[in-house]
Amino acid sequence: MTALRIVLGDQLTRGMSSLRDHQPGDTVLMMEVLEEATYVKHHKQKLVLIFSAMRHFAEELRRGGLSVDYIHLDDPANTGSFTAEVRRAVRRHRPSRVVVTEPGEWRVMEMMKGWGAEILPDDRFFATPASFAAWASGRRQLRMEFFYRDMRRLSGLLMDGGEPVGGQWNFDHDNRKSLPKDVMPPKRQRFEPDAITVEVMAMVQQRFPGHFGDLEPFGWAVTRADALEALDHFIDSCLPDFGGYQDAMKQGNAFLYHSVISPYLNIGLLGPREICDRAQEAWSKGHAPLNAVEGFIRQILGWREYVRGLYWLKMPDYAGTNFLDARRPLPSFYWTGRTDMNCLAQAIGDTRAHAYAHHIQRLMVTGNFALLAGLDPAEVEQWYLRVYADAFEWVELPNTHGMALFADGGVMASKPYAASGAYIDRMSDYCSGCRFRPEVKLGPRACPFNYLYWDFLIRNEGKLRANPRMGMPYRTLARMEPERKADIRRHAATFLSSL
Ligand code: FAD
Ligand code: DLZ
Ligand code: SF4
Repeated sequence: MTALRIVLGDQLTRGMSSLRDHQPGDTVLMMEVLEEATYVKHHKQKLVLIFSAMRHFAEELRRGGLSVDYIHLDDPANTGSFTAEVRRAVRRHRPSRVVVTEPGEWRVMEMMKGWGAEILPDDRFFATPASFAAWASGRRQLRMEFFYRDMRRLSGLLMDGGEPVGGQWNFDHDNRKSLPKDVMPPKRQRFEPDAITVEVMAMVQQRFPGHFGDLEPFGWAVTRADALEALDHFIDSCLPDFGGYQDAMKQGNAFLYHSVISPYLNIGLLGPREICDRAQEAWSKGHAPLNAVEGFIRQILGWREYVRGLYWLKMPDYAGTNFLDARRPLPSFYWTGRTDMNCLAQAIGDTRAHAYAHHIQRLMVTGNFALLAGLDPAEVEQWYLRVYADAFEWVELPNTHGMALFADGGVMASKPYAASGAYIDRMSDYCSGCRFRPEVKLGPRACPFNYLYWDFLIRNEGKLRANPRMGMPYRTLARMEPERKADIRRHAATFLSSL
């Protein structure tokens, strides 16, 4: 009985279910395929990260004595698709069984069903799709906060018996500070490309020159050892201030106090439990305060698990909903970054340079604009899937479709995350470098977020006014003079038609 054990590019963990009962004589199959590199035109750094991490992982398996059949992208016999490569490998190896771990994306799951393989669960998460479905069953609303509390109880993280440590589940009210001018976040650790990465970079430059984003400088970790070093750096130098400055934005500093580990988690170089344990330990040793550690653990134990559960619960129909009937095409500045709106130019510039932007840039700058301007959800989702090193549909889609765009009509978020220029001004230093003014509501110097915000509320009144969490803005709107409303609508129409 020999097995062919398939490992995909986001399954780079020695403890993967597909590798767990490996026997001598088994073969591990890893495939670089054109279809995966181009189903969306990923950022160049994401391609390098995945191909280089795959090659390093294959080396690690070989050093551990496993036999790896590794198909390079440039192999002349490479057919370019998972399904055809699995068929070719079965002809080569004649295994008695084919074993694979379930994929992160619906699209790949549909393909995988045709591989004649035993599909094992991906148990790198705290929750399973089935346990999430059981939690969701019979609930009218699927609020992350209640799921998170159950996950705290189940995992025992930050618990004191049956109660949350510190007497509260959530310390977010301490976590909304902007960054004072004299506070300098730590410099980010980079990992110099080794020979394998340099070779992959040349291949990506040659094969995918039209893909979005700067290829250099490339500083991502591509091995577990380096990803662990990045985690150490975060825990030692950034975690204590993570909470306070979690929502802050600063021109020229994409990373602030964020962990910048999402790509490592999503491709398997790090696991969620070890990360949460390290954060909890930092709190118990007095190195980091509870508001920071709770806020950080909530992102991984709460949000990350919740979006995965939601994705598998709601797909494939989820992606097709468009509650606000948003139809406007994605403006070209999402690719070029060329816009007079400095916040957008900065968030898109960071994205192009690093294949990274932090959560508030994604949600409250590029996401907020897409929501207010009524951009087509499918086009916006394609953009998020293409431009970030951590983007895989299971995590990208609920965040974009549900959280940022409210395209699911409130399955994920209890209200749209819509904000005017005042929010961006409060949380960033972007407005001081902008030709628009956040305090000006109408006229040529007005921040477009201001009139777009009210235009959004007016446009969607029929769908949103009954939402109890939208009561305040709709009461303000009801008090607004008709002429002012008409002015807002005119400004918005002129602006939107110029996109
Ligand atoms: P930190 O701020 O340091 O947070 C720690 C970790 O928590 C992250 O590494 C991540 O694993 C997890 N996390 C935090 N927020 C979320 C969240 N909302 N959902 C899931 N996990 C979370 N994250 C992705 O991993 N891939 C995506 O494709 C992706 N697309 C997004 C699209 C939009 C529109 C929005 C609003 C958010 C998206 N996120 C996505 C979530 C979040 O923005 C990123 O996980 C985070 O910015 C990654 O940076 P970090 O590692 O420095 O995170
Ligand atoms: C994202 C990606 C890319 C760009 N290339 C490959 C590849 O060539 N081979 C591979 O095994 N995986 C790749 N991946 C990751 C897959 O797309 C990923 O497994 C799916 O998104 C399912 O989660
Ligand atoms: Fe963005 Fe408006 Fe501030 Fe300009 S003024 S940076 S457009 S929020």
